[in-house]
Amino acid sequence: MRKKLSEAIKGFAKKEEEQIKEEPKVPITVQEKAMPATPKQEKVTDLVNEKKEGKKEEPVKLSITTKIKAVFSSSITLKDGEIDGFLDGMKISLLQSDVSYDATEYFLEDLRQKLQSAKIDSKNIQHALIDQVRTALLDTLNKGRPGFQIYDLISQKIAQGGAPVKILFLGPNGTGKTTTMAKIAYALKKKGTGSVLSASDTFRAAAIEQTEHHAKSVGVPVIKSSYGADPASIAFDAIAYAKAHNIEVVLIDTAGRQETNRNLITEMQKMVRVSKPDITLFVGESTAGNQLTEQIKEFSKHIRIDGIILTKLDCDAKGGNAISMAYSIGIPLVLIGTGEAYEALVQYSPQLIVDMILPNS
Ligand SMILES: Nc1nc2c(ncn2[C@@H]2O[C@H](COP(=O)(O)OP(=O)(O)OP(=O)(O)O)[C@@H](O)[C@H]2O)c(=O)[nH]1
Ligand SMILES: [Mg+2]
Repeated sequence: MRKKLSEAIKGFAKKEEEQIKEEPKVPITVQEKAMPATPKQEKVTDLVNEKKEGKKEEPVKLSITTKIKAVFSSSITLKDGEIDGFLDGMKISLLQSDVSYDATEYFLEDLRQKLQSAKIDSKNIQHALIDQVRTALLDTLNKGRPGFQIYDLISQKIAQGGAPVKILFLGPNGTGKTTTMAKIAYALKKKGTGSVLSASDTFRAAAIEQTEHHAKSVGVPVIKSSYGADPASIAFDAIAYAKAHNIEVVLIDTAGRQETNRNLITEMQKMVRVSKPDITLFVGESTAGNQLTEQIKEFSKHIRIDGIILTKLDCDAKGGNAISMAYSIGIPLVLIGTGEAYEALVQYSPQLIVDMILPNS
């Protein structure tokens, strides 16, 4: 997505700058904040290299009158036709990057209004456009449901006498539920908060060993039973264990399931009835593309979902799902998975997503 947006912005801006005035070009640089190096960033580097090698540029889109004005003035105002051309390019980039249609529409309208009133620095059109896109992107993300600070919420509940705080992880197969649960146990431990893992995925034989392995690595207890056992009763036992040992948090794993599998959804409803989770977290992988939005909507028809954890953003070359999640779902985005290591889980914020997507100006 970063690549597509960069292409849309640079294609529009770069040739104009070259024609208006010969000046050194500022390469797109990638801002590194909380995210580790990702394939996306490599692609942006490729993009910059491509430009250096003088490969194909997009056609000029500024009108001749705007170009002439730019020669004599330090700033220009884009005409409606020029803005339309720019927005058309952005729209294709966003939709191809898995940004949902409604989020795309909101963003483009917001950006249109900004561009109509913007004074664009004629010597640095590219950076001026990036600034406008950044603000519109932030506006779009801020328009969605605000995320919440999960660790603050857990602390609050504990302070209010709500221990053990029960957190249930659910979602489709292989999205990172078990790993994310272990990452949260790890983060809680670092904050001095105890947790116990409930190995309630009894559907897949290796899942119990996987959870045990994580429990051992992180250094937290695990409650388990045998393959095929009732997952709800394991959660029940884990809660009883936490109460008996004054452990503040119970992290309940579940087997991966598709939203279309009625039996497994009914089983999940039973787990919710028995364990009465304080927080239910949907774990979805960014790489799932557009179907992720549908999966969450379908799950949430049957089970209350309090927050979304978007995993594998480090593997997602498109990255637009974060915008779709934040804007379109109506459920707060809480955490972002950025790798396989226990530390690779970061708090969602609109600024984090913008920094991941857009180059520095
Ligand atoms: N790169 C990357 N890999 C991740 C991330 N989160 C999880 N994984 C990997 O994804 C794979 C599946 O993770 P699991 O935690 O087993 O997924 P699950 O949802 O529990 O899978 P099931 O229980 O089979 O439904 C593992 O190899 C994890 O290491 C992430 O944020 N980034
Ligand atoms: Mg699992």
